[in-house]
Amino acid sequence: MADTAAENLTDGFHLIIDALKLNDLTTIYGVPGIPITDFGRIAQAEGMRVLSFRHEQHAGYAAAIAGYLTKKPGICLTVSAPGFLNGLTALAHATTNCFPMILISGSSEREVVDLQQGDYEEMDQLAIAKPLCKAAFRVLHAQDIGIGIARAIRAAVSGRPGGVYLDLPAKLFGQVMDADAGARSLVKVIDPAPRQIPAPDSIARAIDLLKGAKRPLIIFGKGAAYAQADDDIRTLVEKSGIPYLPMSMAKGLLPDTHPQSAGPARSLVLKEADVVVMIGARLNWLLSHGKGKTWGDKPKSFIQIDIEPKEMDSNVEIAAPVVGDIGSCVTALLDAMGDNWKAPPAEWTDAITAKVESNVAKMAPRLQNNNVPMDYHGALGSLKTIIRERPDVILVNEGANTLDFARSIIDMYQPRKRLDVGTWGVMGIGMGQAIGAAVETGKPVLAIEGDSAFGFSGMEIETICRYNLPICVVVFNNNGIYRGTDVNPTGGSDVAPTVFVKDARYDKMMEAFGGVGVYATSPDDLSRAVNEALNSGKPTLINAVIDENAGTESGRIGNLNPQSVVSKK
Ligand code: ADP
Ligand code: TPW
Ligand code: MG
Repeated sequence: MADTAAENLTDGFHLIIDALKLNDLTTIYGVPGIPITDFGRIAQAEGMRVLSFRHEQHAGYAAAIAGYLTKKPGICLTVSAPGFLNGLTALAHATTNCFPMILISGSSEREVVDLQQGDYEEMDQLAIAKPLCKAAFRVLHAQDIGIGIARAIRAAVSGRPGGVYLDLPAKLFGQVMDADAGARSLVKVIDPAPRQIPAPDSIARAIDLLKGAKRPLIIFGKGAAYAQADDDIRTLVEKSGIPYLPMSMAKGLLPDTHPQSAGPARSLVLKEADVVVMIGARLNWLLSHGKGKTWGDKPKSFIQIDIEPKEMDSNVEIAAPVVGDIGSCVTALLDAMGDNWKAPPAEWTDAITAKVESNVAKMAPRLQNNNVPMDYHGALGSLKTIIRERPDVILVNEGANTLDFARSIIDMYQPRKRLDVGTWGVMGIGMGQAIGAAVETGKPVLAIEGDSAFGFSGMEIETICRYNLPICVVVFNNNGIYRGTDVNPTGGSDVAPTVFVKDARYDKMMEAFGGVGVYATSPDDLSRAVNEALNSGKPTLINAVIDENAGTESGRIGNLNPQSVVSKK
């Protein structure tokens, strides 16, 4: 009798799992503990992929990048208060970068939390999450789980994607209900990110502006890569003949070696362009807010394609706002261009080509150097060749000099292959992103990491080894942040704040978990080791010894540092 009764019942644990699976969400990134340990176990038993991390922030970064790569919300699962807060950084990062993600955290009893009576890991998580994400929901009753998860999915992926917080109090998991009624309460979200067709007059306005342009430019951001409208975007570029500039994570949307790529002529095109078409990129700090010296101190006419209407005029006037999803907007532009579109004046495109060629030629010999210890150019020159030969490898990249040099030196050839620090320039995304990318795509991952950047998530190499993921981590070891050469001006025994232990052996950390560790001092060593790692698919960490003098303060953005007028000893 008892068995029959159990067969007709379901509970919170199973309803959450069934609701996620019904919506094709089958991977969970998280850290176990009260009250979600059994949830993880049951989810695994029910066929979900449940990946345990060593810290929730990295599980969260994995979920965030899973969202970016798949257009489905990545799921991160944490315990209450401290676990939730660790995951929250990643949720805020997902929201800032417009990646769909759902942070699901267990929470303690409402009655106790609301009276602030000091429950185990007590915190009013919903209130704290709210300002840091797109939407936040709490489910109190088992019969509302289906709706709660449906709302979370829709909020994450519709319109401008972002992070969603879902609060699940401990009591919910054990709540029991009739199995049939439970099954009926689940919701399969229909068309979670509906197309948003741009208004025809907004397209006409954009086309008019573009027709009058003498020096047009297209800028792609990671929103364009996220949209997965790759073929139409390529057609737009080639049919229009307009040069384009990819933002960091949009590199590879079209190959960086495409004849219309203005990447190596960035300064020239930003200064000189008259009409600029922004596609899934914001005019934030990464583009000097659309004004000032970077833009030649000249006003530009902007056409901006974005799904978020509020993005228009955020920094400068947008002459032709086009609000809609990128796929629909690009198709509408293509239709409106007709068959007799005139390419931009050759004077403009020839000047860009000449600049690109001369900058590429200037850089080439520096990338060939085989110096020991390595400088950034020598080391990255060898990695550039590897990505050219293996364009389907996913590149993860963080650091300061390690980030800026790798971005400009390594050409990308396929969409969504370059994953990096994003809108915040956050350190610590490395191992989480590498794991998320490897799990979601099954492709090999090459993570190029500053030694400081790597340290933020370094313990996750155990996770990489545990799941035997095809990830090759290269630590650019210059003994510190920006450089390893700073000294304590007082002569005291503490080293300078930017300096680490000299000649640390990060490769031995990887060996401790059964992975392959390599100590590389020359570009040839490095190249050999990376190729071996990518061929074998074995978790590998290469400690690449970089000249500690080679870097500059804050890489390319040293100008953002405030300066003391009182003293610089
Ligand atoms: P980047 O840092 O590469 O310049 P941003 O993150 O600043 O890119 O900008 C991405 C933009 O793309 C955001 O404004 C976001 O609203 C927009 N976006 C994301 N997905 C879509 C989509 N499917 N259609 C239209 N716009 C989108
Ligand atoms: C979460 C500030 C920006 S870059 C960086 C830090 C600490 C490390 C640079 O050193 P690294 O690279 O990685 O060794 P390299 O090649 O120049 O030596 N905390 C967070 N995010 C940021 N951005 C910082 C601190 C920072
Ligand atoms: Mg460093």
